[in-house]
Amino acid sequence: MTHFGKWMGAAAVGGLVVAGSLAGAAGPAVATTAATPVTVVEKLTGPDAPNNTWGRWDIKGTDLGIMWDDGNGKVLMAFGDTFGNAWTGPGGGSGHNGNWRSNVLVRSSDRDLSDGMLFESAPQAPMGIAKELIPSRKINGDEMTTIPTAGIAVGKRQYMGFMSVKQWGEPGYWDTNYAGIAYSDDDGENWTVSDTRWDNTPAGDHPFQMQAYARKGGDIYVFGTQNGRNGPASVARVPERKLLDKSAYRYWDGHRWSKDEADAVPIVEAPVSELSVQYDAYSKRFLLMTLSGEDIVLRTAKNPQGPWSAPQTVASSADYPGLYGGYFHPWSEAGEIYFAMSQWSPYNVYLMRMQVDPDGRIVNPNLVSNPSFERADAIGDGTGGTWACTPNCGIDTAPASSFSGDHNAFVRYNTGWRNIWQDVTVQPNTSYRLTGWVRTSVNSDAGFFGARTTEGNVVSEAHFVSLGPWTKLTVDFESGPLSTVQVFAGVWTNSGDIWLQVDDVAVIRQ
Ligand SMILES: [Ca+2]
Ligand SMILES: [Ca+2]
Repeated sequence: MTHFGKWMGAAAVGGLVVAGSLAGAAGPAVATTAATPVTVVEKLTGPDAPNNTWGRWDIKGTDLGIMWDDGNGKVLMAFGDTFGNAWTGPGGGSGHNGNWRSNVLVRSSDRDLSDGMLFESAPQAPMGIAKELIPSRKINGDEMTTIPTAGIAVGKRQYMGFMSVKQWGEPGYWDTNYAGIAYSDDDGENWTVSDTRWDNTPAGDHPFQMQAYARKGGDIYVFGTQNGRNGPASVARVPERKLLDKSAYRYWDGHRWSKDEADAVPIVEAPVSELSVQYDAYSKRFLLMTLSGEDIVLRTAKNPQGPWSAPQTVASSADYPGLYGGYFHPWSEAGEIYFAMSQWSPYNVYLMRMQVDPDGRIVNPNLVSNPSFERADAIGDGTGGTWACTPNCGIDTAPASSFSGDHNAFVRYNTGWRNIWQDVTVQPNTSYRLTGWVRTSVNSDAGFFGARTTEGNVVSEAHFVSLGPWTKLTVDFESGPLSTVQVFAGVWTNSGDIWLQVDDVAVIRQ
C-alpha cells in the first residue's frame, strides 16, 4: 500500500451523514475478472470536471445522470442525491450545510461527445445553485428522498419518472414507497408531481418501482424493476400521449400485452436494476444497460419483451469499483454509444463511450489492461497486462486522490526520467487513439505521455509541463509495423521534488 495521499493532502472524511444513496447501497465491490471494453471520455460532475458543476451550481457530489432528448435541440440530464460545498466524500451524504438536493438537472446541446459533454444551463434556485425539482421529505423511514429513474419528452412536455425512497437498507437493498411521474412544460425548469403512481407492495416486490423509458414509434415502453438491486425486469407499453393514464398501460404477460398489472412477468432475470433502455437504429435492436451483480452489462433484443441476448460486460467493478447507474445518451449514432456511469468513489458521474456493431455486439474495446489501476496494489513489469514504473513509483491508494475509483499510478523523484508504462498488443498499420488523465506537481517542467516501441523509440507523444489538476491528454498514433506498443506517462525530475499521477488510460482503434 502506498500512501501517496499523505504528500497530497487527503480529503477530510467525516461529518454527519444525512443521506445515503443508490450506492449507499453498493458497498465494497467484489472484483470480477471480465475486462472493461468501454472508455472514460470525461468526468462530468464535481471537482476537476470541465463542466465545473461545483462552481457553477454547487453540484460537488452527485450520481446517475439520466438523459433524454427534450424535443427542442437539447438533452436533459437528471441526477440523484446531490451535495454541495460541504460534501467531503467519497460516497453520498454530507455534513450540515451540505446543500442536499434529492435531484437536480442540467441541459446540454453538445453534439460532439467525443471530446466531452458541455452543460449549458441548470434550473436554479435564487442563490444560483441547481435547485431540487421533485421535493422529498428527507425523513428516514418515511420518505428519505426522490430519485429520478427515467425521462422522456412528448411534444413540449418533459416527463420524469422517479422513485420515492422510504429508506436505505443493507448494500443492494432499499425500500420504496412508490414509483411516480413528474412533468414540466417549461423545459425542465419547474416540475409538477402527477397523481400517476405505482405503490409498492407490503412485501416490497412490486415490479415497477424503478422505471425506465424507451420510445419506438408512438409507444413508450416502460421497463420496471423492484426496489433495490435484486429483482428481475418487466415491461409495459403505453401510447406516448397517455403516459399519465395508468388505464392505457399494457403489461407483457409472456404471451401478450395484458391490461392487468399483476400479469406482468419477468423479461430479464434477476438481478438487474438502474435500467437504461433505448432503441438503436444502427443495430435495429433495443439496447438495455443494467447493473447486474457488481458490473454494468448490455443486453440486446429486437423486441422490448425479448428474447434478450446474454449479457455482455460493459464495465467491470474490477476496473471501476462501486460503479452503478449506466444511462444512455440519446444521440448515439452508427454504433458509437455514449453513456453516463456513476462511481461511489468519488460519488460523481463520468461520460463513457462504447462501440457496438450492427449485431449489437460491443467492439473496439480498450486495449489497455487494468486501465484504472484498480486491479492490484503491486506494480509489475509492464508485460502480460501489468504496469511497470521506474522508482520511486507505485500504485497510489490514498483516499480521494484518484481521477476515478480508488487507485492511480504515480512516480516521484528528484533525479532523472521517471515513468509508468504497459506493453499493449496492437494490429500493424492501424490508427489508434491513446487517452489518459495526468496530474503533476506544480514544479513539473517536462512531462510526456504517449506510445513508444518496446525499445523505447517514441511513436507519438504529447508534451506537458505543469498540469495542476487531473487533465485529459490525447495522442493519436499509427502502429506501422508494430504489433506491440508501450504506452507511457513520465516526467523529468531534475528540477526538484517532482511527481506525476496517471489514471484511466485507454487505447482504442480509430
Ligand atoms: Ca463536446
Ligand atoms: Ca483509478
